[in-house]
Amino acid sequence: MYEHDKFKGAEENFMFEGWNLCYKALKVKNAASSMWNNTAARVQFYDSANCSGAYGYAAKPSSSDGDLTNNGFDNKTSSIRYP
Ligand SMILES: [Ca+2]
Ligand SMILES: [Ca+2]
Repeated sequence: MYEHDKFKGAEENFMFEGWNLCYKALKVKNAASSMWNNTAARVQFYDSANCSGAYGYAAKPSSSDGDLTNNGFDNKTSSIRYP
């Protein structure tokens, strides 16, 4: 995840080490504006801190999005779930 659009600004990477795990955003908490998913699974993005409630955005497998504004999820992600 990246702080700004088009994969710029602060960067936070996640190494997924299992299935159905929740990872908290630290560096880019409530700041992620673009993302790159290089895994073969769907990754769900949550406004809540612990992947609770409904997710707000789902990244398709092997996808990237340079601007989360049109997905209604700019500067909102606090946690992500894989897959
Ligand atoms: Ca941002
Ligand atoms: Ca988008």
